[in-house]
Amino acid sequence: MTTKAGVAPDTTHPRDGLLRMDRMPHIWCPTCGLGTTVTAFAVAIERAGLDLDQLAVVSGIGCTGRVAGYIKVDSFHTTHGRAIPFATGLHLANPKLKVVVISGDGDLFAIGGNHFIHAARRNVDITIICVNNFIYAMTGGQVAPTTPITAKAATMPFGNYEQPFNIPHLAESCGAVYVARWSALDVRRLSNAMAEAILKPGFSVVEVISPCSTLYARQNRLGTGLDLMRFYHDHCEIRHGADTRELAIDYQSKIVVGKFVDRERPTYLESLNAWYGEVFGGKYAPYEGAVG
Ligand SMILES: Cc1ncc(C[n+]2csc(CCOP(=O)(O)OP(=O)(O)O)c2C)c(N)n1
Ligand code: SF4
Repeated sequence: MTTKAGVAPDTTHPRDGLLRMDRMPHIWCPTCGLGTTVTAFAVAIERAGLDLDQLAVVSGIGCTGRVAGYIKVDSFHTTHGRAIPFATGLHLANPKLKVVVISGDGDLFAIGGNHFIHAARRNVDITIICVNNFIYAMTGGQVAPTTPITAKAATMPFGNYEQPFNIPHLAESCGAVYVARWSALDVRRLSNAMAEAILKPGFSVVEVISPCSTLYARQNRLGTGLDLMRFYHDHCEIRHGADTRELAIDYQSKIVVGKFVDRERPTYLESLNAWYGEVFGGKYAPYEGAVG
């Protein structure tokens, strides 16, 4: 195709280099927050100045789980709930890799919840980006461990009565060294947080409040994807350093966002090397990875 002036239009996008364009169009619904989350992540990779050969992305299963398939770095679509142990293995085999898990709230906090708490406890040097759409989207909108009380889900047609997780508080209390939450609309702050989290040594967590414009919105009669985005725009309140105990999300009310935790703790490998260095003295060669 050429323009009137006889010049072929430039159909490339500045982020094409980071996406597997051969897989487009993607499967996500229009106005789903996953699109902006992926854009924010692509910007974060650039902002963090990462060498793409030194970055790996791991996802579990679900709509969010598809992210790994669209990012043009070494990426892995793992079984449901197993993104964190897979990422931990990658990191331990090659600690020079920056390993980022991008997965859904159901994947990370329901079936994968046990892996989350132990990786945080050990301060494994990986980054978790949790796309929280308050629901199991890919399988039809069932209740998730993050569904706000009273919100409807396919398996909670009269409203949810189970106490949801407060993700930042769970992350902090289990040992995460960096914890932030932003909405998928706040792409600039979200990108900055992702870049900061990736560069932070230790277990870092970024929660992305992201509209499921199809199932969650429809079941709860919240309007279109655009209406959901307007809601997040109007109801997110930035409070850096907020006490994570106060960050529970109630149905259709204010959502506190910001950077809540940024602290220092020895990482898993630092603890391992320090301990065996003490036990075995000069006979111990610090572990630096099994592969180059
Ligand atoms: C072992 C196992 N159990 C259940 C499923 C079915 N399953 C696929 S995706 C999913 C939930 C995904 O929810 P979430 O992680 O919140 O992702 P979303 O689709 O909302 O982005 C479930 C239960 C599965 N694939 N494997
Ligand atoms: S079902 Fe929901 S989470 Fe999945 S792609 Fe559509 S809007 Fe996004």
